[in-house]
Formats: sequence, structure tokens, C-alpha cells
Amino acid sequence: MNTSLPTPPDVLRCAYAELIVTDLVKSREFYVDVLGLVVTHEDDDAIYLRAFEEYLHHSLILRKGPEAAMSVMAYRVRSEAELDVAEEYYRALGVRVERMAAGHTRGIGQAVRIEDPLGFPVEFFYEAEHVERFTRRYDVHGAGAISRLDHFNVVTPDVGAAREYYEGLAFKVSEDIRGGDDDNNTVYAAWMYRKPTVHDVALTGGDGPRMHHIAFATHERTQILHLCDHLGALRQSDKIERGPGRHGVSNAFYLYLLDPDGHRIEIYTHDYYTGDPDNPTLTWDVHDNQRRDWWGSPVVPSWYSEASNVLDLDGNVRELVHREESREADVTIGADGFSYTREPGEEKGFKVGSQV
Ligand code: XXG
Ligand code: FE2
Repeated sequence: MNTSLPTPPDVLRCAYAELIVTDLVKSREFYVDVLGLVVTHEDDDAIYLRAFEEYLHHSLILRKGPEAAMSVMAYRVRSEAELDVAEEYYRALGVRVERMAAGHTRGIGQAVRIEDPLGFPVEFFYEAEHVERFTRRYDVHGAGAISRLDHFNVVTPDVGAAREYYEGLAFKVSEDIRGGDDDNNTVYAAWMYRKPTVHDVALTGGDGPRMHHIAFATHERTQILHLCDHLGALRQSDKIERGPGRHGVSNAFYLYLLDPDGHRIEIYTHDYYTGDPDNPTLTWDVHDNQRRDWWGSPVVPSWYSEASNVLDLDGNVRELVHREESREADVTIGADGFSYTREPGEEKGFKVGSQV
């Protein structure tokens, strides 16, 4: 970490993402009719959506465009004053920085937009329009009710460097996956947080920058099962990519869906509190076949290989940088479902990663 940098902005949490989609009608069917997200505003260009517990204008924007991509991932900061802090921090980091006037995006006040050192289009904002919070609107919830945005997951070629960048922004690591054959020097993935949950952003090793998924939280496991039943009844089971299952990392119950453009959306519930200052980091061995699915279900290859392109601040697709270190898929294909879950002598034992 560069210690001569100015103070980083005080990030509260991941707050919204903007996805470029090619057909707003089809996307609306998926996000509104199936997932049940609430429409705050829609016009010919974009749909602004929020989940039932959210009172900011939106947590997801679907914007019509020629090619599917992720165009903004936005973090909320603690106050308007943090925008100056962010501007100074990123100017010192030497990346592209733009100050955005209030209203640059419907419902959002002034903001700072950057191309972060990992190549992602990132926004910091505080002011946002408040809208009705649907927490008690059980009359419209439906059984698959999605409560809030939970995290972003990004693909980046050097997870170690990405982790250092986010540590510089005062994110902490809740869990990570490392190589077991090389003294744990290869980092395959890391989960990092500002809000007191397992993560606001997960770093997945691979050719990047690409967006792996955006995750929304529900309150109960049954809501995830209901979404699977709902998709089955619509004869759209092909929208289910992976799961339902229980993650090893995070302990969350999960389901990965693919939207009509192939953007991956995770529905997620049941992770744990991380808000104490000495919250330990849990490290998983990449050969542990329960790390990504606690029941040992194999991970489908597309989950490791496919991800959405991201745009730069001019709206152009970012070129990918190849991951040089070994890929988790190569380490674990043939191993997922076949490698050890226990060491000799541990037959009845209970072992989960290692904590520092
Ligand atoms: O949110 C997550 C994930 O990043 O989507 C993936 C929590 C855990 C996992 S993993 O597949 O590693 O269990
Ligand atoms: Fe996730």
C-alpha cells in the first residue's frame, strides 16, 4: 500500500450498479416480473429499480444499449464532504477522476466518478432522493421478496494487488481462498467489506476487469427456493446457472441466475455479522471442495469462465488483462467434488478453513 496517499473516502457500503441491457422489455420481465424488484422510474432509455427495504431512489439501473456491459458500480460515502476526500485521493492515485453534477444520474446528487486502478467504473455519492420504503408492504412482496442490494463481485487478474487497493480504501477481508501447494502464495479470491456483513465486494481471480455478479439479499432460504419454483413454473429453468446451495465461504444460502443478457445475479441470504474491529479472516484451501459449496456440489464451469464486460467513463468496453497466476477452475476442475474434505484422522472432525 502507498502510505503517502491522502486519507481515503469513508465508504459506507455498495449502493447501486448500472447494467447496460439490450432489450428493456425482456429485462423488465426478469427483474420486475420474476425477481419482484420495485420500479422507481422507467422511460424509453432506462428502468430504475430498488428492493423492498431500500429507501434510496434505486439500487439497480437497467440502461438500454447496443452491447451488454456493466457501466457503473457505486459506493455510498458517509457525507457530502467525503466527495472532496475521494477526489483528492484518486487524483493522488493518478487515475481518471470526474466530478459529476447533481442529477447526472436520476435520483443521485453530486458524485465523483473514477476509473479505479483495477479498471472498473466506480462512483462515490452521498446525496440521493428518498422514496417509499416497502418493508411492510407485504401486499406486494410475493414469496421471493428481495430486500436489498448486498454485494458486487468483480473479476480481476491479480487478486493480491486488488486486495491491497481495497485495503487502502479501508475495506477489510472477511474470507479468502488460497493455494494449498505453494505455501498459500496464490490468492484465488477475497471477500471484503465496509458494512458489517461478509462483503461489499468480492474479488475473483480471472481475466479482467469484468463484473462477475451483483448480489441481492433476501431474508429467508425459502424465498430462494420459491424463486427456483417460480422459474420452473415459467419454464425458464435455464435462467438458473448454479444452486440453490449453501456457500462454504460466507455461509450464505445462494442461487445464481442469468438475466436475458447473461449478466449474473446472485440471490443471497444468511451470512454473518463482521462489524467488530477484530473480526478474524477465514482462509480456505483452494482444494477444499466445500469452500464454494458447503454440500460439495460441483461448481459449473461457466461460473468460473463467464462474466460481463465493463465500460470506461467514455462508454467504451475495457480491454481485458489476462490472469497470469493459475486459475481456480484449472486447479479445481476434476477436483471439485473429488478432493479432500477431511484430513487423515479427522474422519468425524469438523474443520473450517483457518482463522487469523
Ligand atoms: O457471495 C459469495 C460469492 O462470491 O458469490 C461466492 C459468497 C461465497 C461464494 S463461494 O462460491 O466462494 O462460496
Ligand atoms: Fe456473491
